[in-house]
Amino acid sequence: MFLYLVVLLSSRIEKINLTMGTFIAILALLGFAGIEAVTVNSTWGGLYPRESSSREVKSLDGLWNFRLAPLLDPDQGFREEWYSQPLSLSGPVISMPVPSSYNDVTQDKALRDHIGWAWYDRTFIVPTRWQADKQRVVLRLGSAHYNSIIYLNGEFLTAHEGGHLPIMAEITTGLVYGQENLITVAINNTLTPTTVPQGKIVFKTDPTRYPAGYFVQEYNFDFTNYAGIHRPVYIYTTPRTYIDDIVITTDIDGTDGIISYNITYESLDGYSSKVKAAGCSIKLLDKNGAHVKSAMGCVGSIKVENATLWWPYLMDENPGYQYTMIVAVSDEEGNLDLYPQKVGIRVVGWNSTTLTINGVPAYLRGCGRHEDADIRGKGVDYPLIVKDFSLLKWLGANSFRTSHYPYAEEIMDMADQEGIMIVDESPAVGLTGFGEELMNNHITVMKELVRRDKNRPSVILWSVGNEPVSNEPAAKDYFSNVVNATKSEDPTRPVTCVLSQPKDREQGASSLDIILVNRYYSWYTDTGHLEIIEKQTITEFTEWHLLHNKPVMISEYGAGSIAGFHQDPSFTWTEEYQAELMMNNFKAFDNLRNKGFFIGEMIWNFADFATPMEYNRPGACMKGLFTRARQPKMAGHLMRYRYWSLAKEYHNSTMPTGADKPWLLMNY
Ligand code: BDP
Repeated sequence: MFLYLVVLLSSRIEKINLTMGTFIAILALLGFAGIEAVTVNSTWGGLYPRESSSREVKSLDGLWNFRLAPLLDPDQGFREEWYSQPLSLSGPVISMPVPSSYNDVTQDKALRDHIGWAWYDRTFIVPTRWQADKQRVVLRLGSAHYNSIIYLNGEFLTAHEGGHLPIMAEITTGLVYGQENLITVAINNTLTPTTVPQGKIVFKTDPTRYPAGYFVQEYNFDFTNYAGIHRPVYIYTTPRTYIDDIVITTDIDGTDGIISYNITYESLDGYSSKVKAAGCSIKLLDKNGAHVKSAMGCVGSIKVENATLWWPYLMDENPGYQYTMIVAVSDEEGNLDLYPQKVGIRVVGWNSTTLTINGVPAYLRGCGRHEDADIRGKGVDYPLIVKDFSLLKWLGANSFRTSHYPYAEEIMDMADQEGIMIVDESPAVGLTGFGEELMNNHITVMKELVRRDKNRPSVILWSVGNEPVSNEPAAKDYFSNVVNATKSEDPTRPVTCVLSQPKDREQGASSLDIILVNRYYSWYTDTGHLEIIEKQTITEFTEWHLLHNKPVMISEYGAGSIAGFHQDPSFTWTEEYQAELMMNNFKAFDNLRNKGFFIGEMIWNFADFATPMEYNRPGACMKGLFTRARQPKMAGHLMRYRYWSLAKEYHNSTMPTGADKPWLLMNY
């Protein structure tokens, strides 16, 4: 956090020729603002706020007050201590929905294109009975992009670096019970060479071409760097002695399932005798709430006879099956904390050619995606979540990659429940440089991601990043360290990184369990020459396997198409070209599938998504099977036929009416 400010300031120093004295004065000012005290907070357990008979959850979602810090005076809010009183007293505010990106909700271009700090606040009341009952109270934001500093009642509470992952702080003593409390959140979307993902602020210094102080944000990815409080904000209670974390792993023994668990608890009263004497118990319920088994102890395992396993969609008639484990911790004084933890019993296996789920080889049929929609940007939106899963199932897809950052827990819950397999990706997109500071930040992000998603049956593969510029020699040790750190957090799942460098120059691949590669034959290379796809794809993916002796998958391929653009013979940007490019890829994939090491195909992209203003894209990446409004293009119908045909071939699934009519393919 502090470093970010120094980076931004030091660039400005150079460019606008501040004296060193002024620089020191600014740093002193930041120190005065308490910013040097900010550290990354990553020590919380990974439990989502859920109600139980010992826990209450209160939502702080809704309309918050909002104002931007001026572009050329980004620290004004800290200098003037906007957090010390309601934001509306510091200047004009507007209403801002939470959760949502702030960029697209108004007509204001300055808001859409803002770089720097944005300020949110709201008030809330907590009941006095929480205090009378000696409850512990926690604040949790699902995510805010990118850097956040949070104040409660005018006091610094916590800070977090990185969007896409939760921010938590215990607020028991900072609250005023029964009266209004003020929460203020300052967020900054600036990306630097050591943030994950990276970016840089470029100052345009030619006074004949740019006004004084002019700067732009550059980054190495094509999606809009939406900012805001993107996910739900909750406060919740626990007893003073509380369940901090639950780690579940599962195994299969014949027809039985084995659930191993490790429950950790903490207490507001520290490590007192009362805590020492605390004990854990668990009760396992089936999907209908019927009791299956009980056990005592904080660490242990239970055997579930004739278990119903968690299976991916279309791999079984009953996909996404989850038990509920009611975890209980009670201390000597009888304070009882209960947490309902979902458990899917399944085992992920892998070797040099195959990925298995419950011992059965899995072929991934999926998409790369984005959290992206009009108006709300990357804000969690329940109608959109339901629509997207409905479309995935309509396609007959069984998986997606959370390209290019961890997705909302509300989305991940649906994946667990619907049996959609997830390649769970970190926000490390397009990395370059590979220095130690970047690596440490990257490892912190991987640890937070694993801590958040470790118990999810849908997560079958961790991806440490997308398309790093990993032909640099430093990438070898860098990726070995990041992958090893991820494996030491979770040895039960394979680890990958989505690659794009030429295979003979790629440095990161040797550390990975599974090789995922993005290739855009006949789009970014040999544009227009659809006939080369089959040969080039077969050759390259076979060579990746021969080089590394690992399973291989194509994680992106595709072409842009503007819905409603048609031409025959096909031409770039038409729906026909996109469909024909897919058909040629399918021929290659079918060949590769027969070779025994090719474990899946994911098209880029599920839906069109917003990009920054560019001359080569009309405001969006148009490679979607669906438009941004989630209506199918020709490619969507074609993919439906492909994925249902594969499901029929692998799992004897019955094709739904409509999916079985390949009328689109008549010309091919
Ligand atoms: C790939 C990136 C993806 C882009 C895609 C594209 O992984 O994020 O959207 O290219 O250019 O290289 O469409």
